Amino acid sequence: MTGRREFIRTAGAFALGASALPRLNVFESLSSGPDDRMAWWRDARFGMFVHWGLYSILAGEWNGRTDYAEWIRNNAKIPLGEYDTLTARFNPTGFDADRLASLAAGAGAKYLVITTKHHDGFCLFDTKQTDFSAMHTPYQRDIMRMVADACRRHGVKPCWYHSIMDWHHPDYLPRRDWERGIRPVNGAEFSRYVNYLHAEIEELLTHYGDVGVLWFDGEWENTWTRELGIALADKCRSLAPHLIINSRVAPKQSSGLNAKLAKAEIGDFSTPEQEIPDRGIPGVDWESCVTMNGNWGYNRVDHNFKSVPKLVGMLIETASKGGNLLLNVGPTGEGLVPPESVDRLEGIGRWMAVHAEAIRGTSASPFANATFRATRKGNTLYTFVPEWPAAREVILPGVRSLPRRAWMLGDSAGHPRAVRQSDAGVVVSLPDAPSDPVCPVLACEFSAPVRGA
Ligand code: JFZ
Repeated sequence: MTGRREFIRTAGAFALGASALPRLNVFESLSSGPDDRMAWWRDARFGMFVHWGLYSILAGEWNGRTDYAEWIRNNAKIPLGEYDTLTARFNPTGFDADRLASLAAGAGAKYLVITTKHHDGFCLFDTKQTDFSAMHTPYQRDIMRMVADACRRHGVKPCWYHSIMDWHHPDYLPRRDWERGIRPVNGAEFSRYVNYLHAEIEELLTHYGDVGVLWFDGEWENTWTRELGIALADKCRSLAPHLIINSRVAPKQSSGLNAKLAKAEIGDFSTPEQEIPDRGIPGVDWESCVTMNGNWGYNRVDHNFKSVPKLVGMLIETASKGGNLLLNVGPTGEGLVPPESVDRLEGIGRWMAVHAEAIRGTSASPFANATFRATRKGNTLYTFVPEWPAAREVILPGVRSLPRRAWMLGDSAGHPRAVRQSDAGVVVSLPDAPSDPVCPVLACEFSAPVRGA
């Protein structure tokens, strides 16, 4: 008897249609309503992160040590005045915003989050709030203007990273432990810094057209309270009602990726760093940000780049768990994207050119314990097969109804794959050779929407 009851009994199976079924899906990812301002972001699943600033000139090196990056001012204990002299060397004539935006678009990223100001306080945009900006360097250009316009030319949503922590502004407190002696706090007023921060955010949200995401960071110091985070988020939402704000606008409610607490966060999505949560974060929007090598900012000697299959695997893993991936590049002091990063973006782009439908607009895998990663969209289930099975078949565990059609993405002839029912589930035969050198994808179209069971 292959009736529904039979079907329900087979724990872990995924269901077709009928809303009566309880939604037990472990990887539950949120679906978007039409006017849902999160819709484009959820649909995108993949963005590019860009860490670029004065620190890129130093390329990770100071006093013979070469393992620094965007934290070099603090970690190398560079006095403020000495670090500020870097402004005279900031002239990235090699910077090509269209190149950056086209690399993102070519890789299949639909949004780009770039540092408008990192912890060192240097602003890459034309701000009236300080002279510590790109406008007061030999470069004298508004990088946010260039990036915003280029992104739009390439169908990529421009988004701003902005650090709450600021090692340059005289009113930002606390001082770095090591600089207390040399940089007194006398007269510093944190509330004045908060006004400065709000003024810059107003510039960033009103001078560059529609901005997709405000990606805050540096929210963990004791001067930045939940109340200040709420006020900043309210300011942003009043200026840009459709804006998406990350959870780092306010101090974390707790450590660890606990969904319940994640729901209590002020922002719209959680931001696991350099990790992909084991079971995603059910019921919460989340985005894992990862480096391509070992650093966010440019480091001349760090060639420890992840491979294209590894990076494609991370994109598949985040999507199959119902989250987004934000993949970083760290341009050089001249504004060039390192060749290793270009190679990997182009490699990911070659895979996405064939397989993007299995990532964009998808929801999390309906399988609790499958040996493979999967995503679903409407009536279609996408199964990722990075290791080509000797048996030349995939078993969809616990599935009790045969797909109407099964094929390998990219198989232009669209040869239908043979399917049959077994006790273990639906068995789909695979071609002798993998359909893709990085990760073949099997698509199975059923007669009704694929939902978690
Ligand atoms: C922060 C920054 O300090 C770093 O420079 C980079 O911009 C990164 C994307 O974000 O680094 C963090 C922030 C939070 C955690 C770890 C590193 N955290 O919560 O574990």
